[in-house]
Amino acid sequence: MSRAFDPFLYLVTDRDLAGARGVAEVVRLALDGGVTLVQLREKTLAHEPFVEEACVLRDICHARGVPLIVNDNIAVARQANADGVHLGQSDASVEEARETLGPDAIIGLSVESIEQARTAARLDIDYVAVSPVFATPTKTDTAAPLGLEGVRAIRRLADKPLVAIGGINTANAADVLQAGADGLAVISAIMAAADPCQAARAFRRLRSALTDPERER
Ligand code: 3NM
Repeated sequence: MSRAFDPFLYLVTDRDLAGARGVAEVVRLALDGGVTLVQLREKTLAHEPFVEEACVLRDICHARGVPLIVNDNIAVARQANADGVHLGQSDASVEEARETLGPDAIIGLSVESIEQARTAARLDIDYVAVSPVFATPTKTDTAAPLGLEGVRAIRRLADKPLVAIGGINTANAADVLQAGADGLAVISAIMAAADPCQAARAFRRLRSALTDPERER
């Protein structure tokens, strides 16, 4: 059993969108706004700077009690003592990740179809990411969007926390949650925001409105 985590507002980093502010600063601001989980995603960084950045983010996240997950790279996750790894369908296997990172690690897997979701139900993972829910310009090599119908169908198959990714923003987030997602994984809605703290807060307000409608009146 891996450690407890809250998948509700899952920030995935993007160096380009962070721009001159830097990834660490945007993550810090987003955590102040209420992000509950962070994934460091680096597609071009060399190994050593990737580990260094993961260590910096780990400290920033842990200071606020939030776990840090590393995208795709088990060795970086292990060396940086991160809390887990997020795997895509063409990345390393779940078995290898579990073997390397141990029973407490948070391991997430993207599923791009109902069939993959069925297979994922039998794997030793901690959450499933529905990938992508909507079309997104942030990642160009995604599978066809699964839509809200896909979220509903995968919800019926999955006994694990379900995270939605791809084109999520505050305008569609309530629909995604009502379709059965436990968490919203976002890049541009927070990383590209002029005020990442306020952007995160806007998602948090949605959660309060859904779980406690009286409070938002
Ligand atoms: N993975 P935004 S979509 C990193 O479908 C990523 O697996 C996806 O960015 C997948 O929140 C995506 O800006 C990008 O749409 C999500």
